[in-house]
Amino acid sequence: MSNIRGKESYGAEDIQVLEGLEAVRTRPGMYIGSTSDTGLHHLAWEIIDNGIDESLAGFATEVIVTINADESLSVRDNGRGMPTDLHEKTHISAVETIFTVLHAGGKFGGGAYKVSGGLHGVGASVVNALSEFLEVKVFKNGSIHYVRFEAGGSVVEPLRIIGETDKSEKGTEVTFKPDIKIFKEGTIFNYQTTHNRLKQMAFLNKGIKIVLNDKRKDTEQVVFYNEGGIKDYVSYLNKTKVPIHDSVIYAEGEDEDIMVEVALQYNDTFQSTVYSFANNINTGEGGTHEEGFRMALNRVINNYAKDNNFIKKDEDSLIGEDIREGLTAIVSIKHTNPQYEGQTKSKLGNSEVRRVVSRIFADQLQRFLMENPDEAKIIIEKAMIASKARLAASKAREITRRKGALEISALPGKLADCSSKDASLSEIFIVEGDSAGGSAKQGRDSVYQAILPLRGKILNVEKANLNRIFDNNEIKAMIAAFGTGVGDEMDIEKLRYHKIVIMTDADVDGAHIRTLLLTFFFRFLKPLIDGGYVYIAQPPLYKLSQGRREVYAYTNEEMEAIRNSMEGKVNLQRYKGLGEMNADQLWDTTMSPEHRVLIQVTIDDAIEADQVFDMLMGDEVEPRRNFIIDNSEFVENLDI
Ligand code: 28G
Repeated sequence: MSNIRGKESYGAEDIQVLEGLEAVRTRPGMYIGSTSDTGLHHLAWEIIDNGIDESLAGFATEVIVTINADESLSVRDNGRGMPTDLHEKTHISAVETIFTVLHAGGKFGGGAYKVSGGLHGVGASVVNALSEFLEVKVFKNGSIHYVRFEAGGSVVEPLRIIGETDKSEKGTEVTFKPDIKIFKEGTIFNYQTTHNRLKQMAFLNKGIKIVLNDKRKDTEQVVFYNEGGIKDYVSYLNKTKVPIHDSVIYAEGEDEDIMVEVALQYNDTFQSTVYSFANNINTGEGGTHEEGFRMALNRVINNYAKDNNFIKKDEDSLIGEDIREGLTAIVSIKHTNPQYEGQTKSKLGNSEVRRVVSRIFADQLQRFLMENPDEAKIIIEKAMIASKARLAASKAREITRRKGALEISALPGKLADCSSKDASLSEIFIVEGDSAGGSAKQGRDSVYQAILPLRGKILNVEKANLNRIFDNNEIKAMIAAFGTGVGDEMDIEKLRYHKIVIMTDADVDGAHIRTLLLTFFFRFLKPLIDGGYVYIAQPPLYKLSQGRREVYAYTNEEMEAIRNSMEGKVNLQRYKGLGEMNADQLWDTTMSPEHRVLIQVTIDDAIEADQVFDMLMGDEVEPRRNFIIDNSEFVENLDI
């Protein structure tokens, strides 16, 4: 009898392989963090990262990602093609080994290392272990090689040549479908999540073309490509703002096996937007690369200001806060052995990185300032104005403190709290409007679900000063309800609910309020997002009824599919707002853990929200107009 390998005997190595993959299926969380939506998408990132790595090693120029109609995902690169040769003793092909042996890989390709990385640097075998099926096609030397695995990594079609191709065609294509037995909440890849990730990957890896197709609907393919890499990222982030000097300052270098890139440009706002990355992963809690960057920026700017007589005395030295006002910067490093620390393991810990970043960036920044005295002058003068404003602002903050705005303690009157005091089980729904708030209060499970209705639009936190922000009732209510405090004084351990669910209407105004809330959390309560406590509820768009049968649809595609399957006369109701649902309907469709679909907000979503937010609210007319044109299906009732 032939076994999973199509061989005649079942050897010790087969048993070992299956035990390895079985361990992944038994404890998926150990390998991909969780089996939630985030874990599901990690499978995609892992395979995509392998294609990016082949490009970073210099052998591929593009990675094409396709979400297929059957909800499987295909990733194709035009690299060397995974090795297909057979192992001398075991007669197992190299591709098969890569997909069935845990932690195969590590060092990657000719002297280059694997630098992109999923949550725990998991490998292709982990993806295979957690998939219903996984197929690999390798294109090389004029042949198409093919292997297929099923049900968590068993070979059902061993490696063979299935066709001829042009000698010049080379690369690897992996197609897999996550296993619903593992991802019980669903195996649907989210278009926006994938889009955002690929867009960011193309900024972080200059010169690599990344393509996204979604075959589930007839949308056009999207191509992400940035010749300038993070330089283009900074331009993009500043597109909604007004830069105060022309160039994006860019430094790059490699030392002690660490690749370093820094890009920055100042704009006329007072915010500082510094994002850091290690091996293409956002380090939301910062770390040694960000410290090295800040040290060098402070030192070089102060030295230049003194040497060129902008400041006279040492007491007039500019502090980091002054120098970072209006700064948009990206710090990206690639390291063979990154160490992560911090509450959410998103803080880079390698101490050698501090001096390497600092040295490379300081040298090149200093040269830039010397060669571009006009731009240098603009930057130094901006920091000097910030320094003066800081003294005034510290007085203003003193007033805010005395008012006690930062230590709100009493729970707000509008809050319908839950009876459970166990934060890990408790949820709070932030609901748009009083009428939806009413339905939510009636429909909820009051043991563990709290409701906080918000009236109208929340304050634009980027446009208001601290005094106004902490006088705002909606903001005070949220801070009091969460229980954590805010800003520097925030204590995430005091969080009263481990799920904060934003529940807004499925229209543009709802999206706008959601964006405002995310921006507020991002700017003032960032640990909520880092900790994965923030979610977005998805109310249905339609109710379809036929006789007594009622079905809800959450997307247009779903509505079409259900309508076609119902036959005969179907009554279609389009929900314009949450307020149109009665309490039972709201519970069934959006709040009950049994049926609801919650989307966990990631730091990337928050960065993107910040960007959209600036576009909608900022002073720049052109980006706003473009955004509205791009999103014209919503525009009829956009209110800005
Ligand atoms: C399409 C989805 C994601 C990949 C390659 C190419 C090679 C490779 C991948 O080798 C085993 C271990 C270290 C050398 C390397 C091909 C050298 C020569 C490769 C991918 C062998 C892995 N020829 N392309 N792996 N190494 N693309 N795309 O996964 O010693 S993975």
